[in-house]
Amino acid sequence: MAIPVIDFSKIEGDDRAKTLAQIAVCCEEWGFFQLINHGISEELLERVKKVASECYKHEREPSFKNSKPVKMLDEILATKSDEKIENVDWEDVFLLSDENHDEWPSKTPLFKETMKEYRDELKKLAIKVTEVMDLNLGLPKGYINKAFNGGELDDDNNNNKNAAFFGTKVSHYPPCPSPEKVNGLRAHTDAGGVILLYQDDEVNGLQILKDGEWIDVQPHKNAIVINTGDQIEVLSNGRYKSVWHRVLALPGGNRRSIASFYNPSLNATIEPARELVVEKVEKEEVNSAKYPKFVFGDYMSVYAEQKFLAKEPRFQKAVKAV
Ligand SMILES: O=C(O)CCC(=O)C(=O)O
Ligand SMILES: [Fe+2]
Repeated sequence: MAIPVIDFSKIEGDDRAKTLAQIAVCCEEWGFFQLINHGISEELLERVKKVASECYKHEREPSFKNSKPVKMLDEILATKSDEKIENVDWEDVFLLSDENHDEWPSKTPLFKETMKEYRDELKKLAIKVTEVMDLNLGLPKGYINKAFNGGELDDDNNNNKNAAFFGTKVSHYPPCPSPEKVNGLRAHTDAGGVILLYQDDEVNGLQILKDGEWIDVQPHKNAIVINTGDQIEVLSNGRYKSVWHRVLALPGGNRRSIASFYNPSLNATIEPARELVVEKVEKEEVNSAKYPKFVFGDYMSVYAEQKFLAKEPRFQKAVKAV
């Protein structure tokens, strides 16, 4: 079984209806799909690969060698314990956002410039993808965007103190001498909105849980993997469920993965879209919401503690007593 691959250029033109329908199936049945011909040039993607790998080599690898997972694995191997490490991941990771621009890696030539250009392009793609979801869910165009921006449409000049958050997580999963003893990244669903992943085109490792089985997200050159997080599950009232995924530690290859997430503002209130839950039955309003209303920042506080646990209890826990 392979993750569906969608030609996103077909979203305009004669094949529009068919492409929209394919994406609807991906969102409802898979929670993960790959976009090709998404408008991000191969030339830019090649530059992103190059600066990310160079950055790992020069600015990250030396400290990974002294990191917690490496030390823990060494200890387990030294004591010949048959334990598996369950509280850390075999991953080197850092986050890029507009807010932490001054902390971005600065020693790798062209890293900052390239990643800024990439993030600008990817944010546009994220918004296009949410608009496709609006349409497929029968919501007004811009609905998700507006919800993520605390009820205001993104004006792109950062005047909105409730502006949606766009973050980029740059990860490497270095070769692991004992992959059966540690996870690359433990199984979880993503907390936020829409995730756009540029994964390694050679080293696999990412798997999703589909119908009770772990299946590989097959590397596909120049594709951007899209998945939906917990907030899209809530807004869609459970039609687009966030899907469990994990990364395996592997003995060979250094997996590069660049995951960007388009998330609500921490101040945004998230709830099932009214259009999807309120029905008039004999002049009475019937509300079939399956999720509560909460502030995304409160959800993130719960998620920080419970990322690797069952997702369902998180929604109710995020509801703050007022
Ligand atoms: O690195 C990957 O391939 C997936 C990363 C991921 O699932 C995450 O950062 O939430
Ligand atoms: Fe994830």
